Amino acid sequence: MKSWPAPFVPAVPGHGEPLRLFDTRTRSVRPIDAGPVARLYVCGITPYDATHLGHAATYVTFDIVGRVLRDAGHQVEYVQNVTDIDDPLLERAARDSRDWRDLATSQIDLFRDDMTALAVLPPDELVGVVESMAEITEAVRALVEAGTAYRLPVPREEGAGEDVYLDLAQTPSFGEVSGWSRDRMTAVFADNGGDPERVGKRDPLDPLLWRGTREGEPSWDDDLLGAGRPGWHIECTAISLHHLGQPFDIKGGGRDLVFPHHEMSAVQAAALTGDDVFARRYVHQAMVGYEGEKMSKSKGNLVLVSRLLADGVEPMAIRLLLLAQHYRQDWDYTPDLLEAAEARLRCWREALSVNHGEPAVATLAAVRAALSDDLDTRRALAAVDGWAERTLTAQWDDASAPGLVARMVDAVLGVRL
Ligand code: 5CA
Ligand code: ZN
Repeated sequence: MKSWPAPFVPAVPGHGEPLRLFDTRTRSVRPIDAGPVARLYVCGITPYDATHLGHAATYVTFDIVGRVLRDAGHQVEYVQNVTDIDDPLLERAARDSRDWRDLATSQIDLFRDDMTALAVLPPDELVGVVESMAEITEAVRALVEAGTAYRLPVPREEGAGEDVYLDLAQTPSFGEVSGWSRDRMTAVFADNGGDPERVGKRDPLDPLLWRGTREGEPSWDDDLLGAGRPGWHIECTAISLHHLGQPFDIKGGGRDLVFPHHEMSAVQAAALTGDDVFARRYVHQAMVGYEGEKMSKSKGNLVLVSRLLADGVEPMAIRLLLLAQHYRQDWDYTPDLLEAAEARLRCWREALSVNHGEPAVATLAAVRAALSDDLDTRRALAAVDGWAERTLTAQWDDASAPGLVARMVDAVLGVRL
């Protein structure tokens, strides 16, 4: 489907350093070590409600990943999915008496507007599940034919077809992405889209690959599988394999996706390809909360990007608000944090309006060093703060410094001043 317009990325002299990021699978900071083309897959939205600050944090984090990789000399091939058919979308559409397709389309449009306002670099391919049905059914069929998936009749009162599950007992790499114990997996599975209670499953954790059609639910026909719709995790497996191939460099998303979503996506890919390395690195954005709880569409404790924009908050202040937090540390939104970001934006602008500034080469190097070091955006912002403060409090004679800082801040932090 259509992505959103790409912001212009100014050129900056020299190159950034090779990127290192915390990899969830190995639980350590690792070099990304991509080839000339770095391949990135980030789990996209389920379009049943508008973009909140948690989503924005995730997409701004991977936007910075893309900018730093480019600055270090890579080309970036970036794929993001859109879960435009799944239970939460159907439930919300039913609750609001709306057609699920209209709901999805309207929320995807809003998401594009929010991403554009925040100057987030668009994925090269934004891929919906509905438009990927052929790739997804092909993957499920291959698993059935290989005997790594099994079918269960849909309970008679719900429908007449069959559900399809992956047989985890045949996927020895299960558990390697999250590193979680079985108890910990069991504790969250049901709350994260899983159905451990489904009668007849070989293992309560076996992920649903294909949901046989139910009364009143949309479905797609398939000769082998029968009418139905995809389970959640197989969409990201099939879309990544089709658009990027395996292994790709970075699989990203919020930390709420570590288990089951990224674990299951990876074991399904291993079952399909016979190769355990799905993504070389798994990178996760910590959870953004509000009023003491994870911000989530299902709880409704949302601070929407579109609401802040409608209230007159500048998009670049929202970006600075997000960049002032480390991507690996949970944080709660408070209005004070937004005020601090607005003050920083004013200070940077004031410093850039001075005709002569402190020579900026060292600041550029400090920003690059901070970002390549596990995306230390706080340290990067502090380096720019230091330059702005010194520029505003002393006499300097470097006429090119403000321009260089403006281009650097735009190129690697995505902040337009
Ligand atoms: N469509 C699936 C992924 S395939 C999904 O999780 N959609 S979502 O709309 O619920 O979330 C979109 C992205 O935002 C995901 O990467 C998710 O991990 C991330 N996310 C959701 N809530 C938060 C939060 N409170 N803080 C940080 N990131 C979040
Ligand atoms: Zn996903």
